[in-house]
Amino acid sequence: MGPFPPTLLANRPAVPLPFRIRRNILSLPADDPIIDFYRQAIGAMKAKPIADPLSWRFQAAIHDYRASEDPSADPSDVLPSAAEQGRFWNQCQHSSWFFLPWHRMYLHFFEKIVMAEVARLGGPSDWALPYWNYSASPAAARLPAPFRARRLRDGSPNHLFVAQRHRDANRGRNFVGAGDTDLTACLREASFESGGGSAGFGGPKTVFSHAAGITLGALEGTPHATMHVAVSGPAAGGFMGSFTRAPLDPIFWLHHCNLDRLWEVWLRRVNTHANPTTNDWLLDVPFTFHDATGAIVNMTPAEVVVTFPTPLAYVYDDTSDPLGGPP
Ligand SMILES: [Cu+2]
Repeated sequence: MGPFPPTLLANRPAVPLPFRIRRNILSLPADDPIIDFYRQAIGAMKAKPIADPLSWRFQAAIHDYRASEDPSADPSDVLPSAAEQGRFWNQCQHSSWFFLPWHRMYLHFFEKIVMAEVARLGGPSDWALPYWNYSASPAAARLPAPFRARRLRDGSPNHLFVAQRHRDANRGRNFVGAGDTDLTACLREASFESGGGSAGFGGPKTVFSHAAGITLGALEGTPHATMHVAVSGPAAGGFMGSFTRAPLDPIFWLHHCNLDRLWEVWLRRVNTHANPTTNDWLLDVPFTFHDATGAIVNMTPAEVVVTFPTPLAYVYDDTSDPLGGPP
């Protein structure tokens, strides 16, 4: 896949493109429709019951669900059947070479569901999930401003806000250590798969791996886990520090969007960087999701090794190498 003409990426297209562009949230004005309609769509998804696959709570439960950790758990909840929960919930892949492809699929279907809500709310047809590049500078590592205010100017709740974060994150102060956002180690990994004493960019070869294991791929360690822990903060109950609660923080999706972008950055920065090519990664472990219509879809990593053109059909506005080329 070649680079896109810069003008296409810099300007908002007048007609819908055959792909969507995921943009740097820090390049968008605070009142940009991309941000405003993300907020509104979350409000609409929160209004749906947990048994609805297109609801905010169901989408989070795909990652992980334990009622004991669910901040919205209520005796009146009608949960999906045990069979449905077994098929669709508790799917997140960690400590695994499926970490990147599974989260890519998860983001893709979530993004399509939000896009459908945005369209219903009269929002922009070029809506796409923005990403948070906290590694760009110490200022960029502060929590993006639209996520900090509890209420909007008219007094209504800001659906991008959650209280369960590091206090300084919601105060717009620096709260992460420099090491938490450092990309040097992960981007210098020579291979995708762990082995020979190195973590690998993408992680250790596993089967289906819904567990918090000890061996993490380099990216899954830093900045993935470090930023989860940093945003969550030292107080008990931080959303980003728990598998069940993390996707209930709207910043989760921008964090993972950035990790997905870094996969593209890693692949492009050195021409020997490559994804696994064996069937045990590409084809043998399919994952199941709901699309924006609620239909059930199966996907394998083979279908997500490129983001463009189909079936994914998105590009990032920037996949340049922050380390300035090969070492
Ligand atoms: Cu994560």
